[in-house]
Amino acid sequence: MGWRRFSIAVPSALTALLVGTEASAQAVDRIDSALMWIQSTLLTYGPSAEIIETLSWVMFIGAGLIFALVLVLTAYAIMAPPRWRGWMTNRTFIIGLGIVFPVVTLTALLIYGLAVNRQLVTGDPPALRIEVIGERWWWRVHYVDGEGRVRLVSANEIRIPTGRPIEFILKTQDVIHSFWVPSLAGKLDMIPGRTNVMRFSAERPGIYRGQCAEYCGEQHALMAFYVVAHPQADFDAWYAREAGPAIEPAIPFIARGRELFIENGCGACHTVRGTQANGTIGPDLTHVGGRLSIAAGTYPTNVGTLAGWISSAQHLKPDNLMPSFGNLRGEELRAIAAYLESLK
Ligand code: HEC
Ligand SMILES: [Cu+2]
Repeated sequence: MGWRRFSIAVPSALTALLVGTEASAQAVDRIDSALMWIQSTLLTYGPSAEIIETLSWVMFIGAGLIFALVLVLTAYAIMAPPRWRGWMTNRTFIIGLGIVFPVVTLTALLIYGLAVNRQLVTGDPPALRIEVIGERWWWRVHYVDGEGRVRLVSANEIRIPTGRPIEFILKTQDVIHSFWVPSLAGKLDMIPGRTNVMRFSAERPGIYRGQCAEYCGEQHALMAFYVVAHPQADFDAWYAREAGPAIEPAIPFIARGRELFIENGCGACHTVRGTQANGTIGPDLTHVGGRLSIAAGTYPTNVGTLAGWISSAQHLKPDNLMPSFGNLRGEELRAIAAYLESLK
């Protein structure tokens, strides 16, 4: 079941009729890849989200039916001739629909809800553990081993292998945030002083958008991220690259960018592994050029947005913890941006 399956089944059947199954499979694949970008609980790409979607439909349809019944009874009570209405003041009717029915329905729903919840938290041991820490206003991402030791640091983007259960260890030090990737799983709060754990998997490769789902300050709306799911082999290749230090500048202009990055004190807040920049206040930038977005899902990563961000961070995301570097000249800004963009 699931709205997504239904919404792609129709075009799939149509194209199969018109142009044969091969083209139809390709068309469906394309539709599916496009749908994935839409942040929706009704377009599910993993078992956790699917379970929740089914629960939503059960509640929605159930509530709709009960609402319709109430409307019909109300209309009847108002419009039916008095001699047809006698049974409505009957004690059994009032106790039956007024007390027994809600108690039975709500109890059934509670039991069903608990069973669904159980399905969400049990399952195979995780293939990978990722610690995600809610910051003001971005996401710190740690890939950790079985003992919880940090193996790899990244930010605002989470890569996972498909088809394997992934454990997310959710934390924060400032205020309450909520970690939510609607197409893959439900939401779970990140609470200061607590660790919450959730598990989910992605059923097919692709890019899924996530969002902070608990108001956490002025720039809460600009606190998004992406989950990128790869087949296992591609994931392993990515991980090996990502764990390495930043690549060396290939041309003098980019080397100049690296110098300016250090000279301007960016390293006080940012780490670029392989250089002397080792700050931890802001996102790790070792491979920032390889990420889809900067400033927590706010802008696509390219030289233009990077330069704009560096010179006007406070204008683009007021009150975030990075100062604007309006003092930099155009040439310097371009060099730093080109350097960061080269860090794939
Ligand atoms: C006082 C600490 C601080 C300094 C100094 C600082 N930054 Fe930042 N930077 C941050 C914080 C915090 C963020 C995250 C902002 C957000 O998204 O809310 C950030 C974000 C970024 C990002 C986006 C990264 C991502 O993955 O979203 C880039 C690129 C960046 N900074 C580059 C620089 C450069 C270049 C300099 C030096 C010219 C610099 N920063 C100096 C704190 C700092
Ligand atoms: Cu938040």
